[in-house]
Amino acid sequence: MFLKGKDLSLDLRSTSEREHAAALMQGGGKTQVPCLRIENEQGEVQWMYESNDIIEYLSQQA
Ligand SMILES: N[C@@H](CCC(=O)N[C@@H](CS)C(=O)NCC(=O)O)C(=O)O
Repeated sequence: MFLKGKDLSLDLRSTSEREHAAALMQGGGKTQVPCLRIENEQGEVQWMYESNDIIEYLSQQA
């Protein structure tokens, strides 16, 4: 719901696809969704799991 109408470029992936579920498990340590994968300019990756944290983060990007 938060993303609707927002001009944010996100690559959305579903854990119903096995490869994405596996990537989430391997990277973030659990298959809980939603999860936002954040990669900075140095190539460091953060897996952000909590909806409220994701919304707060994306609100600062918009
Ligand atoms: N507190 C979390 C709850 C997320 C949550 O309950 N996710 C469920 C789906 S709605 C889930 O991924 N369950 C499967 C799992 O944890 O592997 C949030 O608000 O983001």
